[in-house]
Amino acid sequence: MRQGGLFITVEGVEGAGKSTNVQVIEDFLSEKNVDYVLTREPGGTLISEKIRNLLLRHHEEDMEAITELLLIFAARAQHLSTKIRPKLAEGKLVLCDRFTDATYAYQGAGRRCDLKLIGQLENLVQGSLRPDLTVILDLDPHIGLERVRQRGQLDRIESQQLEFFQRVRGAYLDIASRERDRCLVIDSSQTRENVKNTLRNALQERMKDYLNE
Ligand code: Z5A
Repeated sequence: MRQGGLFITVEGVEGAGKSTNVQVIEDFLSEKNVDYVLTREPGGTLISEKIRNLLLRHHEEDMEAITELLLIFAARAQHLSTKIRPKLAEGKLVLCDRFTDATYAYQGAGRRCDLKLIGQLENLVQGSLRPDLTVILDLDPHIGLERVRQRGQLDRIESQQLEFFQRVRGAYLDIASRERDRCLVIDSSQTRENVKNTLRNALQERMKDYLNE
């Protein structure tokens, strides 16, 4: 097994194929004999999964945007200290399905929470920890929401209007254009097979040094 802490996150709008392509990344890492841990946000630990449930469930009372934001960072604080940091310290690769870029995209651009406040919470909860590599699955939300609707009932966040997801997509693309070294944007409107091949080739290129290849 290869060793060395590396933090990879996967992002995208609803229906962009995150679950599908997290599996593609796992297969790639397994083939390369990389020692990795898969986790997700919000969630990843017992307490953080309870917060996730609170966040995604429909309630009889509207949840304030600031409540949502603070719950997400509360879940993240728990996740970081009980799982992400210890696993990175053991030298493992941590593959996380969504992280703080989602907060900038959904709570910042989507819910219009103050970006400066998100930055302050990010520094408070994470210190200097940031992902080493972020895969952004990019898709027109029209197509994404159609894919998700075919899957069944929508949760509280999925039930937002189309413009909300357009702002979310825009925020992800802004982040990617500001942080080209960290972010890898994949066009998810392609067929599953083409997305898979594009992603695998890009990972091979980006992870060359880490894989020692
Ligand atoms: N959230 C937040 O607001 N703030 C934060 O800071 C964080 C999260 C961390 C839960 O996340 C929610 O939390 C999320 C944002 C919010 N919003 N909601 N709801 P999640 O990641 O657990 O939820 P998700 O976005 O619904 O995850 P998902 O199910 O993995 O996403 P997906 O992109 O829809 O993946 P999929 O299941 O692989 O694909 C969807 C469907 O499309 C499925 O039927 C596939 O077979 C199909 N598919 C996939 N690829 C293709 C291609 N290429 N062509 C055609 N069809 C395809």
